[in-house]
Amino acid sequence: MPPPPPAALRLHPDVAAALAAGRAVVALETAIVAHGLPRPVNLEVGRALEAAVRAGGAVPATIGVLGGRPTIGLTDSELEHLATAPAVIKLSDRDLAPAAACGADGSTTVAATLTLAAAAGIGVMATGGLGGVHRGARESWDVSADLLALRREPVLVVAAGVKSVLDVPATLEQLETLGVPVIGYRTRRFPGFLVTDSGCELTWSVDDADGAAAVVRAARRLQPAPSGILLANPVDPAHQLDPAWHDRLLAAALAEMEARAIRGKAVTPFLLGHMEAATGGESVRVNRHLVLANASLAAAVAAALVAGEPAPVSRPA
Ligand code: PSU
Ligand code: MN
Repeated sequence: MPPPPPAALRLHPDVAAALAAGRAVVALETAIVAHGLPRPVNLEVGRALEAAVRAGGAVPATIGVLGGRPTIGLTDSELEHLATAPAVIKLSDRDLAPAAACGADGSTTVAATLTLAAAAGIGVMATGGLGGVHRGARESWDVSADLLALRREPVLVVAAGVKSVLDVPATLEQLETLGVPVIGYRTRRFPGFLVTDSGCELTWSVDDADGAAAVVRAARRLQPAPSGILLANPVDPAHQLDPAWHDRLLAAALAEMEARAIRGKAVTPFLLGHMEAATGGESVRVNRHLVLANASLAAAVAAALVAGEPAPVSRPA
């Protein structure tokens, strides 16, 4: 029986029931909804992610902060609020305590979502592209807290690699330093987020959800407090952004960011927004496609994981 989640967390009754019964649950982040995608497609994607998780046989737990309370499993109106309200803050894990203290509304990045998912006892989450080491990090020191959170929290994250706006080889080096296993889904080429192939090689791959679940189980047996795992699921090549076009547009986006001195947590939303404008919305179509595929795969892994576990003894009412 897992320990009960901390009292500060608000769990949706469906999520609480699924966790207590040992059923499959997938955590979903909301920074992509509130700050990564344009309106109104952001809300549509937030809802479609939950539907994809359900279709895959798991219970979705979309995570966000409402009135300072970390909420594991938003209601539809709470999701709509985070997708449409003007004063929603992008919260990393370090922001959770100050946001709680002042009662703020916020979307959660992968780092914050991982922290809250793990506290609630959820072992699988999905996102689009993980954060990582930014280009120019040697000067800016801009390395996403997603990486440290993945080191710390025993959660498998399904992502289409790391965001292509990043320094991908440097991010892979950091994941190695941090001790985070990176597993390709049906590939030994690390995916490139909006493009299928980042050009980087991987050591490990799995062929199906059961293979991914086997890695999670092995990690739990090996270490008392295992790290997270990155399951890298490439975007279907038929749906990727043309790689040469992608690289040209990204160079322009990075130059514009430099010229406008964009820094800190504004960097990722700025670059994604720039790509959207420069591709006439094509990057959003690709992002939508890949994040939905990741939610489906996360559901399959969560289902495979519980299929191999004995049901927990239920708590007396
Ligand atoms: N994946 C997407 N779009 C996004 C993100 C992920 O397809 O907008 C978000 C995630 O919440 C991730 C965050 O944690 O971008 C990284 O932000 P930063 O680089 O500021 O850490
Ligand atoms: Mn950053």
